Amino acid sequence: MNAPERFELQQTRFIRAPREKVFDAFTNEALLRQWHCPRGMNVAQSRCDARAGGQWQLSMLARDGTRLAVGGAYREVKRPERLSYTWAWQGENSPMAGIETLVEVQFLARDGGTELRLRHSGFPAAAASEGHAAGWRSTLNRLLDHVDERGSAATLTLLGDVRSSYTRTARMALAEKGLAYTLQPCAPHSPEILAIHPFGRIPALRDGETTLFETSAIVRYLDECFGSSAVLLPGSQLARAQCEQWVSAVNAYFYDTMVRRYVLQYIFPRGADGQPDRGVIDAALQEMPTLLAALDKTYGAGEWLAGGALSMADLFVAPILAYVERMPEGAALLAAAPNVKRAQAAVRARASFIQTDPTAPQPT
Ligand SMILES: N[C@@H](CCC(=O)N[C@@H](CS)C(=O)NCC(=O)O)C(=O)O
Repeated sequence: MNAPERFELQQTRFIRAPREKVFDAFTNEALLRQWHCPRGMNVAQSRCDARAGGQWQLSMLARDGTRLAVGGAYREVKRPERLSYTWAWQGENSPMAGIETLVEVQFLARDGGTELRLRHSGFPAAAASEGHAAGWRSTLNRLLDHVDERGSAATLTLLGDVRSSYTRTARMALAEKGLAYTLQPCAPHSPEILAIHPFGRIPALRDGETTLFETSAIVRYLDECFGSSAVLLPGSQLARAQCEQWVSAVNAYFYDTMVRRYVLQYIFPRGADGQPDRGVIDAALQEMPTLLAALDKTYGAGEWLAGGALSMADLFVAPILAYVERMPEGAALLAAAPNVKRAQAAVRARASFIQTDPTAPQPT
């Protein structure tokens, strides 16, 4: 009789940190608690006795309160070169309960850091190994956040152009969350963008091997997967829906009228003799008061669009209005919407807005 087929996954990461530091992150209880779960979860408990035959155990806590427990025994502990340990999910509700798999990690000294090679084998089905591969991709991103000298900038890269309003929205979200990241200057439709974004728009996000396009998806990911005191999606269901409503309105109405058919007409004139196309601008200007009136009504006496605090919705609106106000008719348009003007003053006072000013010197 043939032995049942087994599946495995392999992942390799370069980490700017010495081997000892990376190795210890796998075998020290307190360090394990900082990173050993996918983004968006927390390690609630960790226990490890890192010597051959010693036991280890982790309990991971998801945002919805679900707890996942996993553990096993060390087979080989050779600091700082090699580590292997068995891995089994616990709890009868786990589809992998009772199935023992094997994790083998090699820590190779490389110029400027460590090459980590991870092999996780013994899965009974391809779907199980694919699911664990996704989990490891995210978990290893967290490892890098903690041990790589670049912090989260080792995995998080925002691709875009600082002059783009959507890129600024994503950068403001990163700043609000206090996340270190790498900014990769990219034009729309460049090969780097098209490798992530099927329609070539900016920005796009890379988190290790994970990629995302569409600004609202990027901001949601940053908000939900990275703990921080800043929260960009409101807590109540209604406020979250209202936040979504404004993000959707920006994508469907505001960007087209205010940026594409107004601001960009001035910045990149395409009319006769290289002048701005007056017809396009005037048509956009006619639509602007309706858009601003809708915002003005929602702000009322407050400063934020949803949930009584800064949210993703404000991050979508602010970069666009900042451009509008700098155009010839902009100041008058904003003056006619006093609640919008007051609310914009509040968002413009924030460090996330100031640091992402496209005319300010940019990080290299
Ligand atoms: N819905 C997209 C829109 C992104 C977008 O339109 N970005 C502009 C720059 S601000 C762009 O890439 N324009 C190039 C084009 O339209 O081809 C998002 O939310 O990310």
